[in-house]
Amino acid sequence: MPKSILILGACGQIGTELTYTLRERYGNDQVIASDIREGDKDLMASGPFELLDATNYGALEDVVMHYEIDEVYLMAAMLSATAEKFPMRAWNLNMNSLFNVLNLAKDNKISKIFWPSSIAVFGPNTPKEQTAQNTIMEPSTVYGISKQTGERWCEYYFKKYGVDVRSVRYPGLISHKTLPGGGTTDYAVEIYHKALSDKEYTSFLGEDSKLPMMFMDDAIRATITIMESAPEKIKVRSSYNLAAMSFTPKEMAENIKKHIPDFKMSYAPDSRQQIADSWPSSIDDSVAQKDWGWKAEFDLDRTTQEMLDNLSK
Ligand code: AKB
Repeated sequence: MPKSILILGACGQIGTELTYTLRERYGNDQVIASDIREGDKDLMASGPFELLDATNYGALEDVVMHYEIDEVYLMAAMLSATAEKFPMRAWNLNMNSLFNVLNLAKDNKISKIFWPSSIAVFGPNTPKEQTAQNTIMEPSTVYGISKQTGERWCEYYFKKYGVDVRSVRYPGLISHKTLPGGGTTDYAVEIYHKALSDKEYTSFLGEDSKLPMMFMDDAIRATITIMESAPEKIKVRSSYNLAAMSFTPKEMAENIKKHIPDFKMSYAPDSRQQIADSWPSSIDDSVAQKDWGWKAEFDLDRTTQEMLDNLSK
């Protein structure tokens, strides 16, 4: 029997590309896309789609039983900047959706979970450069606190109940199919749209704000690789550091200027600057490399080329 996969938050930035990639890999009907609201029409038409609130255990269980789901990818979450505006809503969404899938696995209704963590688990007291897998973690944002707590619960459910949950700490993700929403790293996507439409962009982070970033193809490959790895290779059951590149808004603008020489960048840091200042500048992902063979393929040059090519189509 081919396995059935459920994606929660399938219409979001990661969920959209993950749905397309998993459908290519396992067949359209084996991958059930779901979200609390409708999204891209092509995505919804490419296979089964369910309107589903991941915090509603009963509704989630019904979908899991109906489609005989084996694996759940929980991509529904409120990101860092929005979570600062709605702390309790963020906490409820980010934690209750996780407990729902962990409990489904504990009760043997699903067999494997992917749950994304983030570089937001680190905080102002964490060493900034080449941040290690295990280091000081004192997040100062609601989103970061929810991700750090989620990591502890994932590890607990693995150790206590044998739940097969796998996770990576995503850096900022750069993609051209779906816009991100409510994150601190969103500037790194908006900049390409504005460079093409207006030849100028005002960054909401200061020019020297260096953050870890990744092109979406790498993020999707990491996600599927960790899920398809033999269980004994997954030695970290909280979440793995993941890295590809690190750059500042100024370096990004210079990179875009190689393709659009009259592109102009200005800076007007807002409340997101404080969040960015609390996060690492670069990440050491050697543990993921060693355990399950992770290696990023896209640097900033290649990312810029892909983004400008695809957005100009
Ligand atoms: C955000 O900016 O909130 C996210 C993240 C780094 O987890 N992109």
